[in-house]
Amino acid sequence: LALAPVTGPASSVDGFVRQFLRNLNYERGVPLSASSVNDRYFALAMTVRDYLMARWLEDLRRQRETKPKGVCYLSAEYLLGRQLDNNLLASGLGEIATEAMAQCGIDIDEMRAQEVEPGLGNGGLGRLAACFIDSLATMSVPNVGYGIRYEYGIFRQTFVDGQQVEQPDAWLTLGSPWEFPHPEGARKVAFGGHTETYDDGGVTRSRWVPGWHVQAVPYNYMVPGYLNGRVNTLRLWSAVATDAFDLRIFNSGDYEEAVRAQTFAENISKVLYPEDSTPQGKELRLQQQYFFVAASISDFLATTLGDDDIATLPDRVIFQLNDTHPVIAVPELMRVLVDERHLEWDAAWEITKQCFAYTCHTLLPEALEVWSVDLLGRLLPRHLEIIYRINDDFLDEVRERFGDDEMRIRNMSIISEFPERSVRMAYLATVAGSKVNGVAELHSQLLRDKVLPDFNEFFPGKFTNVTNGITPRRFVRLANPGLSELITEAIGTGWLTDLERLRELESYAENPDFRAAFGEVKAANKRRLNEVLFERDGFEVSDGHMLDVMVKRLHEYKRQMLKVLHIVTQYESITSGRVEAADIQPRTFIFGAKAAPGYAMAKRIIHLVNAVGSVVNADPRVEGRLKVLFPPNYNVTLAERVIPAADLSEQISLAGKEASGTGNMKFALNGALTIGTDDGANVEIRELVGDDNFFLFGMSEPQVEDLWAAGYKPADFYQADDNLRRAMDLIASGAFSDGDKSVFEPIVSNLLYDDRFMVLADYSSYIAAQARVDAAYADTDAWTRSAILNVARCGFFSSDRSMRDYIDRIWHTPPML
Ligand code: 26Q
Repeated sequence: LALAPVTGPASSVDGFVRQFLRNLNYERGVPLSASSVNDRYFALAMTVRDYLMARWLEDLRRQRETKPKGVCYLSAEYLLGRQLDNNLLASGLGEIATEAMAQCGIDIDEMRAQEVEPGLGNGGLGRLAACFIDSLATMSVPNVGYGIRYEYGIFRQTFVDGQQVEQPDAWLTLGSPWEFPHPEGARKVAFGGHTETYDDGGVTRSRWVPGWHVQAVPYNYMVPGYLNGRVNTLRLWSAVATDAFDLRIFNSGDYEEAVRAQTFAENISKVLYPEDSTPQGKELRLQQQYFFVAASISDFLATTLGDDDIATLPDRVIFQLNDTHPVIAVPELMRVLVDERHLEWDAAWEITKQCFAYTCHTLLPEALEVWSVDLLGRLLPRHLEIIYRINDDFLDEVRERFGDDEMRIRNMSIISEFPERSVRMAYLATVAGSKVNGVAELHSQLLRDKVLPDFNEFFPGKFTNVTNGITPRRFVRLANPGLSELITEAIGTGWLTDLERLRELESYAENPDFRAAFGEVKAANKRRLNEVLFERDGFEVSDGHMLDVMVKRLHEYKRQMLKVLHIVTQYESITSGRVEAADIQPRTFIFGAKAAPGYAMAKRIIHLVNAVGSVVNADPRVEGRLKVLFPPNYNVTLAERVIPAADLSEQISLAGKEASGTGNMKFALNGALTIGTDDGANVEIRELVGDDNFFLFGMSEPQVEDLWAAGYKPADFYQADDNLRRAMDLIASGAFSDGDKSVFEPIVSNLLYDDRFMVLADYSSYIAAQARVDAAYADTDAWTRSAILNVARCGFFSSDRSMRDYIDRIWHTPPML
């Protein structure tokens, strides 16, 4: 077999230049002298691609040959971020490429800036998927990530008069050099129609007679491991009309109808749903879910299992369900096994159970996905039948174990009857999955005790925890080159793939020279951030400020409002003369947050943050002391600049609501101290870094429960705390809305009379913790020491460790040698 040599064509500067020019000329069809930035970006990306290609092909060949067990990660979202730097790093071509571009008289930074990040995810869950596939490639574990190639990713956020306006994210306008379309590998996906039984030589079988089809066209993306010569695949599906649609164009003569049908099919992968909680039960969303899952299973069976015995499927694959979004894969695999491969139901179920595992990412009841039986039956009639049968068999088992405990049966049924008959996807996943995991210790415990206690009792050993992690390649090495260099100088190389080795930094925390160097890196990162904030938003950032950062999706449970109340409290106390401006620690507050377009309260909170920012930033009485910046369109690219510059990381969700959080880990690993509640992975961060290096505040989860049980009256907290009352009153007075009291009234009354997420109850504790932050920051040396200890003690949060946990406890997929 004629494979390109493993070194590739580009592993010297000369070779790189030659290949780059060849790509520019022959792939882009332009000479260097007439090339656009986009041409050059493409040619550069293609040159990196070329280098990785031999490895990719080699990995695919070896996997075909040795047939190892692999992980199929099923996720509706992959929030990848920019690829160029990541792939340069993984291939070890960074220096060569920089030098080669310089030789061509090109500024490589200009090409970096040219890349539009693929924002094919909402937030934590999508970014987690991206970190996991990076780790699997780096650990040489065979993996295909399956998902959807949305034509429009998460919307681009702009502000008009301080209010969020959404713009479509047309990330493909200039094309993407990283994708490889494979129209010949398209899979046909069916929808609608009805089911029937038929006689198959004396056996009565069911089958699905679909009403319509679409084609799923795969686009492959390289997922290179870090400097290990491994390349895995991310395969994203794009919907196009089938030939059947096209035929109508010729046959029916109704051209307009045919075009409409085509558009209808292609709508399926058109746009990412921007909700990251309270799913709306929209038909198109279910179409998306089934579309990518059916294509992926069909693809795996055709390309990887091939002609091998279907009974060996569990030896070859584990399908990891990233939340409930892909759970329709369970009845789909059953349908394939029973209806198409003619396995007995019980045999099919035994295989299916071994092939799936399920990760839950939430605790909010409103975020648990359910699909109405009505809709499911219309779109996927055979799957509904199969779900009913799974449920019947399951409830029979429950009866066998617990007798006719109707209450229990109703609570455990996959089918819920109220408010309408619907399928609880989390229950289906739990019944089918070989394992169910939460994403942090606390979350997994609450999952067992509060969300699915009956299932935990029924399936002992099924529930487990895998605490989330982040890839240190992107979020330390690429995002924070200064810190990375400092670490390597201190403890040598190797830590990027063995992050626990950061422990060796602990002793350096006591070294004044190291502390000075660490402080200098932080200062340089702030300057780097200031550059981009100035360039993209025209912001001017003050020197010498503590950088206090809250970046994450806007949601009431995350409590951006608590942060706002802190800022307003500081502002009010200075402007009313009770506190000297000189007596507070100068701070710049940075927010980054997108609100789901239909989430009115979240959008109002964004408006308030901007409004407070405008007033505070324009008030000479707090000049040089308080500044509020809210750069629009927070995304992975901005995260990579903001996080390394931060001093203080805000992780202030109501205890018991944030499943894990992953931003919290990114900040700690970049030397920010956390002010946070006892929630999600904060708990584990605090345990590791120690109480002295973490600002804990607020109620614990059991205290939250108790306060609810006792009857929570937020207005009592308002009455009892002068600072809180003054801050709320200032907002209510119209001080941030040109005197118009109505603008933020809904926020104020919600806090006073509802306050589901107990902002007011935690306010005083938060303000007290912020006072401790101020005092601690004043001692620069002690602060830096704490920051270093945060870095040194958070190696646990590498997604490599998460992957090891999944492999050991859930997947049992050994690395390929
Ligand atoms: C579902 C159905 C219909 C429309 C949208 C959705 C949908 C989409 C995205 C529901 C939820 C999401 C995303 C959830 C998410 O990001 N959860 C976060 O997952 C992180 C990784 O585990 C955790 O760290 C966070 O705590 C959790 O909030």
